[in-house]
Amino acid sequence: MTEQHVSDTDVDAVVIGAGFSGLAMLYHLREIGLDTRIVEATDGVGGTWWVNRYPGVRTDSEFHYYSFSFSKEVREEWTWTERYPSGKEVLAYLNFVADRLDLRKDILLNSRVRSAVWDEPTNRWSVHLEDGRTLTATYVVSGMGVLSQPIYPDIPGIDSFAGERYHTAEWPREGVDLSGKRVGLIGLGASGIQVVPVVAEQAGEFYVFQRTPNYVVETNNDKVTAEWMQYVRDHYDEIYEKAANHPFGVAMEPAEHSALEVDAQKRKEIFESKWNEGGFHFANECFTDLASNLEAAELASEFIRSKIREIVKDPETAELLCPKDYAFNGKRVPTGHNYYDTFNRDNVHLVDVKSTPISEVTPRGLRVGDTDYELDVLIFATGFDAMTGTLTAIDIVGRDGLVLREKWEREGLRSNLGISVHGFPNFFMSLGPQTPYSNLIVPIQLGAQWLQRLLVWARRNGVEQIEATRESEDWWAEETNRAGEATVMASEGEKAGAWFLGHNVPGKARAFQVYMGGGQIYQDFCRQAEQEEYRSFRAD
Ligand code: N01
Repeated sequence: MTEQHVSDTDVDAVVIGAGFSGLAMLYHLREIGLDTRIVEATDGVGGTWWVNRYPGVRTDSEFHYYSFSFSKEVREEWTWTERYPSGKEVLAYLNFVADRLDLRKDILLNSRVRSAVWDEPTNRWSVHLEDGRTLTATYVVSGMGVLSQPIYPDIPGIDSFAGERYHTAEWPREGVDLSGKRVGLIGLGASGIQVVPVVAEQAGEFYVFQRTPNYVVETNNDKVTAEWMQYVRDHYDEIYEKAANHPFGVAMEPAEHSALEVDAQKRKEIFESKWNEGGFHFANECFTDLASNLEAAELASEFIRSKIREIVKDPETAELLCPKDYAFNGKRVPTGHNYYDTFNRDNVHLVDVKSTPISEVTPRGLRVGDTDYELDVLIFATGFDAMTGTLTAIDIVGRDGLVLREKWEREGLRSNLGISVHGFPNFFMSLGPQTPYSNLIVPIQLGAQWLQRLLVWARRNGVEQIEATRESEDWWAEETNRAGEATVMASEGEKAGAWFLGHNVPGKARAFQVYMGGGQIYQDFCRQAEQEEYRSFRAD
């Protein structure tokens, strides 16, 4: 076991969070000689994969592009076993990364940040932990995750439930024995959709309370053979390059045609073949315009509805599962593992809580209209205050006492490329709001490498403060908005309850929380900033 540097509290950089972002940052900052510590709130390495242990948790991305490319040792020595790795496997991967790259000695576990405060006279940040310890650093980097602040719905009586209650993102580490129990599930986003087939096999009776049905693309998961793994090792740079050049960070082929320019027969063939290939292949490879043209998205919607009707035997249940109020790509597309087929089981009961909303949680279960559902266990898969939630939950205090939360409340979301915010010198975000949402490993790694180059440049040129200019924030807000408004989500997001726009959190201002213009375009903007010697990051 490596020794932790617990006593060194004055360092060059503090990185918050030991997930994919934090580990990549630590590796790259250490590489340029910065004395760096990760402070991690929980007692383990792995970030979202340490926390999310709900039944069925696994990646929505395929293994070959869901991993770092920067370490040859890790690439050579790590073996994936499933095309869509389970949460347990990704967690093991991240722990392998931490060990193999000797990162652990600079990770302080059980170190939850309460606040980070900029001190102008010394040009340093003080990072205060909840247990009273303080670290100081020249640079602070948030790697707190984009979906890490769980939310519960505002349902009367929610705290009165006498049975067991769990949020998917707060699942007990030791697991939960659901065998033979009456289980209820609220929430059918990507998390709930993964929960459904696994809990259905364990529960006695399983009640799935559905408000907005989703368009679920089936994955056709598979084992990774030794030959497949070797092929990926041999071609990793190519695969990574392909993912880095794809709008959604996946190693997939660009689609060739608009859904509107081929005839119905051809369209059906393409939809079928990509449906069979599984997962995001359907969303990304069928046609060029499923995310940008409502008419094209409607064609995909109708195809998925036809699949639901084909798979689900009870016509009434099938109709309830068919989204009809918004189009495909109206919100983040989730993947399924026998999701629709699960509704053919006798112990699974789909309850429509759109036409009759849940009226209250009672000590014994849920009341929907006049009907009481008695439950032993109630699962909330009700999502997150995404993108900004972790950053506004703590006090990040910049120049002149400016608090990040208050700045965004007053001015709306503001950042330069989602990396830096005016008024917060030397504070950086990995996957900050207004960065692209994609297979996140790609922007995480490229972001860490970009920051590495920026800090080398800053030190070489004696630049002591890096901070977004106001003009760059205005420009990026406009560009983020322009890119978002050009998507299907702009018109469909509200009906769909999309978290990309903040629609899932009551009172959150409507704004594109993510950059929708494509990961590769975003990287062009980052390269441009670099070529211009970071002009837009030098507010003085
Ligand atoms: O959360 P969500 P999530 N009554 O916000 C429902 C990532 N992720 O945790 O749509 C009834 O998507 C709400 O209903 P509605 C991924 O990016 C990744 O599932 O508002 N229902 C909705 O169905 C994903 O997009 C992976 O009508 C209520 C659900 O709760 C993101 O995390 C795996 C309700 C919330 O869905 C978030 O997904 C899992 C109420 N009062 C997640 N209130 C992988 O890649 C809320 N809901 C592995």
